[in-house]
Amino acid sequence: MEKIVLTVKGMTCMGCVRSVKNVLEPIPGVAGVDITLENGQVVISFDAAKSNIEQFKAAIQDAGYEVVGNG
Ligand SMILES: [Cu+2]
Repeated sequence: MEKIVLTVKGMTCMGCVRSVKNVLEPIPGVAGVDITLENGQVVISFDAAKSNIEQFKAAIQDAGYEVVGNG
């Protein structure tokens, strides 16, 4: 299991947190999504054989938020 941290801009409330969670959780291989609203940190636990960071970024951007960093 891998873990990555993305910094996401544009989340302003728990509804946004839920939206981001909802687009990430169905991606194959994603085992857990942990989001901190205050600093925009999105921690994703996933199986690197099934999904990758590009998919996560695309899903977040499609949902209307901006990925400003990772690491
Ligand atoms: Cu919101």
